[in-house]
Amino acid sequence: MNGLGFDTEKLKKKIRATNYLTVAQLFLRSNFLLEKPLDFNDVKPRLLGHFGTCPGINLAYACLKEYYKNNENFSFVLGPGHGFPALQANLFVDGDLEKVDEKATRDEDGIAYICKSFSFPGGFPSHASPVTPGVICEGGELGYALGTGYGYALGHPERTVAVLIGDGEFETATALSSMNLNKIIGGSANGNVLPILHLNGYKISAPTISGRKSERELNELIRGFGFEPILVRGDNDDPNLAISYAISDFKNALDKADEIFRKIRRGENLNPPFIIMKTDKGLTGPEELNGVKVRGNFKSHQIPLLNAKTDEKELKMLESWLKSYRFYEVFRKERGFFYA
Ligand SMILES: Cc1ncc(C[n+]2csc(CCOP(=O)(O)OP(=O)(O)O)c2C)c(N)n1
Ligand SMILES: [Mg+2]
Repeated sequence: MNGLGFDTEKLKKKIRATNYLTVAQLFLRSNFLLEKPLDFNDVKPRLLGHFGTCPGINLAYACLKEYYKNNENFSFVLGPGHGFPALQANLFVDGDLEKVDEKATRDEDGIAYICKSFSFPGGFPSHASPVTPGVICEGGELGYALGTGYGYALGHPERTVAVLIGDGEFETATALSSMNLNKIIGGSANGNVLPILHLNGYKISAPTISGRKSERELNELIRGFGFEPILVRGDNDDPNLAISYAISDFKNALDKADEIFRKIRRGENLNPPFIIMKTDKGLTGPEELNGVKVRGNFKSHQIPLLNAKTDEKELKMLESWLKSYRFYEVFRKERGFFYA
């Protein structure tokens, strides 16, 4: 049984925590709790990773984890493995990382450990990889997530799997051809596959095709593959409102998906659900840099403030960006995490 009520305030705090830890992993090598003003020395010498996809992953992960918390047969497949800092942040705050890595304690030392080790020789890779709990594939190659989800559901009617697919990933032959799998692996002998398209409008350095389609065109494409599209709107100009609205939409979308899956299981002839999660790329990140739009643009794909180690203005922007997550409201040295 799924579908318990959502505590929106709790989820928003968790998302703030994972967004903060995402940015901290990307940028910081010290002063992880911002106990003193941020200094050039606190910034890593080589900034290597991807931010833009991460806030959407943190949003989806938090909502899915909450919705399916009592379902031990639920799994999550992450398409954009380049958003590893987000996956790692969630595994860390949920205590899943600590179960397999004794250094990843949910305290100040653990925070320092995941941040220092991210994208560092001998530490964690910049992309999801087999050292990540629950990850069996080397991340980085886009396209296989949906096929993997269907493979996981094959012959296991008790399983439900949600698959997050990037809108750039959705342009790969692999992802697009996997859209046909619902015609082969539907029915009561197999589990439920819930695709979630992360419509953030951009891939590396260009807009995505899905992002340039009208809502109607995209819905018709999804319907043409035999799915029922359900929209989750997280694209408000105010990032806080965007997250609030998206959480509420997510709850409704998951309820609707659950209902459709139940009806299909009872033999009704319905199309399976397909969630379209619309967010700005780089949601909650810097709005612009030197007059160039960053949030809601491809400029947020990798490191939005590439000169934070040497440029006073970018350092200050990084500091206020980190502070915007009010991490002290969700974590204290002496108390640990307390959003839950
Ligand atoms: C098969 C494949 N082709 C190209 C790439 C290079 N690549 C890395 S990230 C990226 C863009 C991904 O865009 P999207 O799926 O929209 O993810 P987002 O970061 O926007 O969430 C690409 C093309 C790749 N990783 N795999
Ligand atoms: Mg994208």
